[in-house]
Amino acid sequence: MSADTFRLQKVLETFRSSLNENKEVYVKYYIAGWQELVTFMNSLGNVFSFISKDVVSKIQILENFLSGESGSHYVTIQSMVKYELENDLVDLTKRGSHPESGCRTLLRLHRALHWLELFLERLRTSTEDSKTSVMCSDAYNESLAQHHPWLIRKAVGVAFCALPGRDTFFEVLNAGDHAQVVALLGESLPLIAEVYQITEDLYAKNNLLELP
Ligand code: 1PW
Repeated sequence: MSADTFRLQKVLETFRSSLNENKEVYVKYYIAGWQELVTFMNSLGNVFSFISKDVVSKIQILENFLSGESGSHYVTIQSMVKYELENDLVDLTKRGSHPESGCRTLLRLHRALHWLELFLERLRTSTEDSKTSVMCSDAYNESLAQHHPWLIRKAVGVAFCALPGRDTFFEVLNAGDHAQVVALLGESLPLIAEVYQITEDLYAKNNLLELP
């Protein structure tokens, strides 16, 4: 199996590696998890390419911070928030001199992670006649949609309509038969939820949930 074949197992592993014993989240593994999800989106077909492009550019911004001269401050989400806030590197109310801070960039991925969590939970508990497009858009409307302008919501809606059916989805997740996929989702989701919650609490505590 080639390295760029998507496997749900890899997502589980990267999100597991992203938490240390102090419940800090490693940026490196957080974006590696997203990189896996991009591979997943790409295997769903071209309709998802405008979505994955945005995610790819955000992964790139964070990678540049991580490999840049202040990289040591970007090791965990916690250290990134502290560093950027202490050094006034975040546009807090409107976009200005720091339009692509680590904090605002990660916040976009963070919001999208909530969508993913809600969607995978629906997929996990779905039945044979459940529609992936409906599960996807219900999850979207409950989460990310409120942060997107009308035009993006429309485009995302179109992409959802072109999603493959549930059987193909289970296949693309590449984790065995349906029962095995469901079991692995059951194992992965609490991890994703934990990473999400830790980030959410950190951002809430620092008043960063509405960064422009
Ligand atoms: C099949 C399951 C796939 C789940 C992947 C979830 C990815 C969601 C990304 C949606 C991106 C839509 C197009 C881009 C919109 C950007 O404007 C928006 N980005 C995100 C990630 O929400 C906001 O970023 P911006 O414009 O403030 O830099």
